[in-house]
Amino acid sequence: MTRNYRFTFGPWNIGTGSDPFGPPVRPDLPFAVKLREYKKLGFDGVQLHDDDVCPADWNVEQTRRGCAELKKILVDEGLFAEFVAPRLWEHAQTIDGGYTANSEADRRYALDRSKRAVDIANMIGTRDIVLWLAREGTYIREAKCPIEAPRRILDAVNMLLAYDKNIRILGEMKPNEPMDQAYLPTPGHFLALCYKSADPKRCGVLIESAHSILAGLDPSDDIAYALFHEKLWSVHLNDQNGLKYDQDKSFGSVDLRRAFNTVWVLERAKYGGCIGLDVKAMRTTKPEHQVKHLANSRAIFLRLVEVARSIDSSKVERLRAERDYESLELYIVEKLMGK
Ligand code: XUL
Ligand code: MN
Repeated sequence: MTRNYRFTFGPWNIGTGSDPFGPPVRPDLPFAVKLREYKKLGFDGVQLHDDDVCPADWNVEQTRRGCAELKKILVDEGLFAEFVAPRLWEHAQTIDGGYTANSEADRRYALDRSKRAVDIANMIGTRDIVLWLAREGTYIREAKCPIEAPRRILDAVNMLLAYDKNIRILGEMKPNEPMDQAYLPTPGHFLALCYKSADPKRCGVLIESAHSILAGLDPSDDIAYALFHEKLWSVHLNDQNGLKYDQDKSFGSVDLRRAFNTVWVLERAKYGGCIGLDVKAMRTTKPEHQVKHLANSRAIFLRLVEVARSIDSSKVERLRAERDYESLELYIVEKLMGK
């Protein structure tokens, strides 16, 4: 049963516990050490930012060597690279955003850095480029032209599609944080942009549970909508306790019913993409427990797969036909309570 799904996470999911209000509380593990945890935890692949692979200011030759070294470690560990995401939110030239920055020179930096992420993806063996558009938005409405902004994002997507005819672009949308108001705040917004792109077949989405919840949506409905478009190419499963900062809590740890909805939709659709778990350990977690949240999220997911598979679909159909949603609700909740 477990082999139906391939599990992935990124090196940032094993973290030091630092937050805007306090310094690290756990030592920063070297990337090579983190990579040795993947298989032990039951994971199959690695998600990467461009500068997880090698520093962003390395020249072409250094980058080639850095990619070759990582590729070798991945092969030795029996792991695959799921995607590369250009980190367009830390460099001084991305203060005002990447593709939507008001400065032309800064926009150029974002485009060049994104092309370099494509080169890195090719060198480590993946065709998927994830765009989390962290700073493509504003703190005040008048800071940028909100009509021009999506055009600039579309131009960047088209530029990448033309740069490499094999890659796929996956938008990972989030409505806020770090920006007050993000452009293209939900997967639905990005899906509309996909159809306007130069090659809609190579444009899709990665949906993160917490991001949907922050937009006031049930992640399972966002996921189902992307599946309807055949554009759900990855997920970041996690959980979120209400409308506050992006918490990246362990999958299913806040709202088991909501997590079940997601698993039920993925199961029904026979979703074949990776199950990415974009989860963070609590700041209070001791160093010796710092990967538990990953193992736990995977275990909760698989337990919910079992529950989803135990649902009697003819009973569901009958209760639907009878419009007896009260009984249907009790049936599902009792399943979740282990009955
Ligand atoms: C931010 C987020 C990122 C992306 C990768 O909220 O989820 O970790 O998943 O850039
Ligand atoms: Mn994410």
